[in-house]
Amino acid sequence: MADHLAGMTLFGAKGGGSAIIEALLAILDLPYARRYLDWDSLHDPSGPLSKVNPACEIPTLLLQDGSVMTESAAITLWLGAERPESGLVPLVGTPEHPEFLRRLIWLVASVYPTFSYGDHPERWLKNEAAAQALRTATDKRREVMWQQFEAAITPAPWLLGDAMTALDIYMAVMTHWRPRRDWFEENCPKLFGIAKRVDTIPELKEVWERNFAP
Ligand SMILES: N[C@@H](CCC(=O)N[C@@H](CS)C(=O)NCC(=O)O)C(=O)O
Repeated sequence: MADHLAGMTLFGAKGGGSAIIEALLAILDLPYARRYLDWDSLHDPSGPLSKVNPACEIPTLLLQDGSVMTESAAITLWLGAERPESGLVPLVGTPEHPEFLRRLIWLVASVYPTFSYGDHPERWLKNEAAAQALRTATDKRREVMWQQFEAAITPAPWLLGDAMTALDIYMAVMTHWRPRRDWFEENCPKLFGIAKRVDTIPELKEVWERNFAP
């Protein structure tokens, strides 16, 4: 293993976006140290996360040379470039590559922010009723986005065809978030099916137990 892939530390929180990176690292069989933080302590100014990522968001990946990677899509693309043979990120020149980029960026730039606004509406709106309305509206808007995605896909059996990619892992994690798995089963059965398929991958068993066991 190349030196720069050794000694990584992943800051995360149970059930959060760090689970996406945990799953990628597990599939790639890369060693790393995990630092799970309580959700309530992510922003602790004297806590470990604020020292490496002032935004106090997870996933945050600290590399051995002290450099820091944030943004799940950046970490995904970096890992995919480090391990092109894994197929987690389709190779440049394949028919899957443009669609992979399109959907990855859509997930992090359009869908993920609906959680940022809905989870912490008070960061944008001080009025309590307005903050609650923002949460409700972003939850609703997200459902529309998922339904549009559902209508656009033909899993075969994975999102991009016969090989699992990081997009399928995103879906396995994000379907645990609002509006959650029961809603997907009823309203987006194709996305639900992908998530359930990812659930059964043996290399990911412990990741899912750590993050989503009741
Ligand atoms: N664009 C970032 C979003 C990361 C993000 O919003 N993570 C959430 C948890 S899933 C978080 O850290 N929330 C805590 C906060 O915003 O205070 C990514 O894709 O990694």
